[in-house]
Amino acid sequence: MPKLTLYHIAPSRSSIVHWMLEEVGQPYDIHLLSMNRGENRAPEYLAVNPMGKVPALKHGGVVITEAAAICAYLADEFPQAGLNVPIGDPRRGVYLKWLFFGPSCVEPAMTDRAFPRKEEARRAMLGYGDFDTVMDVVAKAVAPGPYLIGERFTAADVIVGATLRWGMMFKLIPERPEFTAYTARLAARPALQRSEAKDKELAAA
Ligand SMILES: N[C@@H](CCC(=O)N[C@@H](CS)C(=O)NCC(=O)O)C(=O)O
Repeated sequence: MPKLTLYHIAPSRSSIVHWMLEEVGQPYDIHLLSMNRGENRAPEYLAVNPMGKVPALKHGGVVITEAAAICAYLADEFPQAGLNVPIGDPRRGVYLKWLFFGPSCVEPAMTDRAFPRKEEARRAMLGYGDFDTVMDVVAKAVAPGPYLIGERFTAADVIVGATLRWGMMFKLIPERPEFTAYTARLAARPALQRSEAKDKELAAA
């Protein structure tokens, strides 16, 4: 099988893919980078991801960047892990919507709130509309549980769940009961626990 290598800074957005890799259950290597030493901006890494950002995943000769794209890729590449929703399944549309909603709506809504613009943007111009609507929509989606598409955990939960966990940790989003109940269910997953424990070791090394 082609080798899987995660380019990782522990902890960071590449921790999302670290969690996903633990869910997938295939062997992988970690290529650890240090942001403090500027290794993500060094020519060797810019040859992997010209954005100078983690995560990046190498799978054999293929390089994939962007956390949500990597999670979607892994879910499709290793369907035996049961983390994707295949073409033809009526739940696939909703699955894809949440995979994209994480990085295109939840994350920018959070970061724009943390770093407000000098001049307020028009709601219609912002892809996510406004912060409160994004939060209401996500809260309504995770409330019934246990997961975004119902009983089955998917790559979309890794993306949306990791973003909510990160947002609450940094106090960028309110600790709504729907969010805390959903992220508590995610925190009970052994794969997330393993990736977090490994990240702590890597950060301390
Ligand atoms: N859109 C990217 C964002 C990746 C990103 O911003 N990663 C941060 C770590 S949390 C990074 O590499 N920052 C280093 C830098 O920009 O110099 C994704 O979703 O994968």
